[in-house]
Amino acid sequence: MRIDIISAAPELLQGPFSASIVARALKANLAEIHIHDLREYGLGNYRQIDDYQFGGGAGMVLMAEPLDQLLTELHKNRTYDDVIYLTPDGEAWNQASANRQSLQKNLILICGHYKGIDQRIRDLWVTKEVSVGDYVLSGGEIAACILADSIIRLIPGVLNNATSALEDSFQNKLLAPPVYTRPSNFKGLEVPKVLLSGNFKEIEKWRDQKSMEITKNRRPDLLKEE
Ligand code: 6GU
Repeated sequence: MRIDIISAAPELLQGPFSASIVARALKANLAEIHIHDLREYGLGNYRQIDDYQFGGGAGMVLMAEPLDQLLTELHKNRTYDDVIYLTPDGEAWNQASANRQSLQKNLILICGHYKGIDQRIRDLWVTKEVSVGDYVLSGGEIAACILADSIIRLIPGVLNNATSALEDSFQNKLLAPPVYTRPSNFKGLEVPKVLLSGNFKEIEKWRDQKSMEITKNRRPDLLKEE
């Protein structure tokens, strides 16, 4: 899996890929992330990448030419399964989207900024438009990190059995049950006895019950889908 990320603020993309599970996956060559600074394709001496919008209105728009040049360059070297534009008006990202995308080979993520990108880039290049939730972020970078992280952890070999993705919240459309570790009594709060019982059938039953209870309380919408 190769992910190319196009950004006008590439500094925002450093942290999330430099530690923990994703960093290990990159180091083990199970995934590649290539970050491209849009500014390098900017126009003129000032490397301009944004401009005022036609028709008026506050906020700058990322210009078509720099994006088009960079996208052309990337497509010269390989074919891409999808070109995804991160935008609050995109389709909602969820676990099913991550599962689907994790089966693909080459992916481009375009981070918008300010008022977004020129519509013609969306018309010409973008194959999917994705939002990570009903709120507005300052740019697409944090959303791109969310996509990359949620995809990369699903690539075979990235997680070991102990951290298996199959038991995550949402993987079975339920929220995850509570977990405990030592000590068994903390400030007078006991770990549920069943978890200490060694009876795996009972433990599984307890976890399923808790999952269902928590999902019903917090996210009843998850139980209604389909
Ligand atoms: Cl993908 N981008 C921005 N800027 N804001 C968002 C978003 C994306 N998803 C939710 N809010």
